[in-house]
Amino acid sequence: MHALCRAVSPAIADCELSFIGREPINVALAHLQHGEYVECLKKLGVSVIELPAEPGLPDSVFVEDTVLLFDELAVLTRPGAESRRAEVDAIAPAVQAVRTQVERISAPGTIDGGDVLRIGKRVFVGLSQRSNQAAIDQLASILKPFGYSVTAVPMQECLHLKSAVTALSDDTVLINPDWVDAAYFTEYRQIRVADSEAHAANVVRIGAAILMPSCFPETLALVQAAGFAVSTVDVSELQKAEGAVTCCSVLFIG
Ligand code: CIR
Repeated sequence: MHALCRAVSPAIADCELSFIGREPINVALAHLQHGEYVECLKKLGVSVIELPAEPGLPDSVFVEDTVLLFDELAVLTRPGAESRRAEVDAIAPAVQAVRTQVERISAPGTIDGGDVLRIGKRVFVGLSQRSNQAAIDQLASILKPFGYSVTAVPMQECLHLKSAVTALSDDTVLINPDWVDAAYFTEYRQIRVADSEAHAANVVRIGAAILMPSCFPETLALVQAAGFAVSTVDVSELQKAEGAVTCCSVLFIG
């Protein structure tokens, strides 16, 4: 397993925010926490391609939103936030180095990678403030020849689909049913986040291992009780930029 990651921008305090209020971000601590996140990926066996910080792109640490990496091809996104569109050109060379076929979502489509949840050959895409039906239609036709089925999923009250639901394995999801209709995921065993931990559904799956933020102890216990091996990392400063754990990497099979 490989990952693309990008160091925290010194301008992260100017990040986009949609569903949370602005709080001061300790940039030095954000760097440190991001470094620990990258170390954690490496300990779990991931070979990490570390891209340099982009001083002019405040949200560029959140690489997940800029590209969808499938085994067969890559799809560069067109982020919903105008301020984030230049991040796509910034990551394109690194993407072209790992995939020969690289497609791109075009206007009027907008889509953030945080809205795209792949489980096997199923691809769920959140109809969020960032991702629209035009992009979902483009993605569906790009992926059809490769046997993927794409499903648009309505959602509310959170930034991205993967704020509300992620996969723990090919047959189990971790979900906050207040933010997304659990009926879209009935083919999977569902573990619900703890009531007091609305933001806990965003976890990274690396093979059989799970990586989640350290600030959700009740949901951690639920996931462990379901038999998953979980590592945790403190990402408090990145959470102030409305990020979590999936957004700081693009994982792919080399
Ligand atoms: C944004 O609003 O776009 C960034 N401040 C946070 C993006 C987080 N991305 C993600 O969870 N995939």
